[in-house]
Amino acid sequence: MAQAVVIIPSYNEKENIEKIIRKVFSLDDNFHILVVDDGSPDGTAQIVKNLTAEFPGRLFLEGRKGKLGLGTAYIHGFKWALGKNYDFIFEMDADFSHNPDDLPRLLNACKNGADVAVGSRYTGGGNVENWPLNRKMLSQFASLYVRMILWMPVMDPTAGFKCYKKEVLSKLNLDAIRFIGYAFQIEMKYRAYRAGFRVVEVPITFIDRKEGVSKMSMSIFKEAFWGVIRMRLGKN
Ligand SMILES: Nc1nc2c(ncn2[C@@H]2O[C@H](COP(=O)(O)OP(=O)(O)O)[C@@H](O)[C@H]2O)c(=O)[nH]1
Ligand SMILES: [Mg+2]
Repeated sequence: MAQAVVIIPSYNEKENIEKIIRKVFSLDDNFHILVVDDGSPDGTAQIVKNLTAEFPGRLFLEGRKGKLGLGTAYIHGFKWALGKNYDFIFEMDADFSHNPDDLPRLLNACKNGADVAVGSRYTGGGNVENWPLNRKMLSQFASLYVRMILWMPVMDPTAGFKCYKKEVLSKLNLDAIRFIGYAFQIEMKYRAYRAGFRVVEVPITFIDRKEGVSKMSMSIFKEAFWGVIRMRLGKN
């Protein structure tokens, strides 16, 4: 039977991590979860460790020393998931900005022709709720900027809620991916698209986190701004 794993990167998510794990396991589909935690000072990893006894064979934790960036957390998780031969591999945030109820819709899109299914805020039917105006404008600007430079037919190139068929991740050279923030999200879609894979957008509603603190920073924004130009020039 095809098996799916949801990779959740976490840094200081003690308010969210148990709730999001229980929410995913409450779904009908038999999703597994891998949490990649970067030594969160708030004890997120210990919460996950305590839960693994309750969900044997379904909940896994990979701990890393120090905050190394969302992108490298996913690369670590992808390699782990490919090593265990999962058929469908998801990216999902820990803070409920991505609604776990949308996981089956992304899975279905991958079972019906998509190689990469993207939970999209900016395709028809997509939406963003409760985000401050500056974040909304920054994100819309980023999407337009990326489309103008990369000519990639994806309305939400910085989206971080996705399902990959394992064939995509095993084909891409994961060791060549350097970016850690939004640029990582753009680069993964761009490399999949350039490799001829079908990247399909599925409308979702993204809701600003209610608990914990965002790790978004100006350096992440700058990395993406210049990173896109490097991608265009094939220098990344
Ligand atoms: N392992 C790991 N996870 C991270 C890191 N930075 C952010 N995350 C996680 O990535 C997800 C998205 O981060 P978030 O701060 O919500 O970004 P925002 O939604 O753009 O404000 C959350 O689950 C974070 O805990 C990191 O350096 N390492
Ligand atoms: Mg968030």
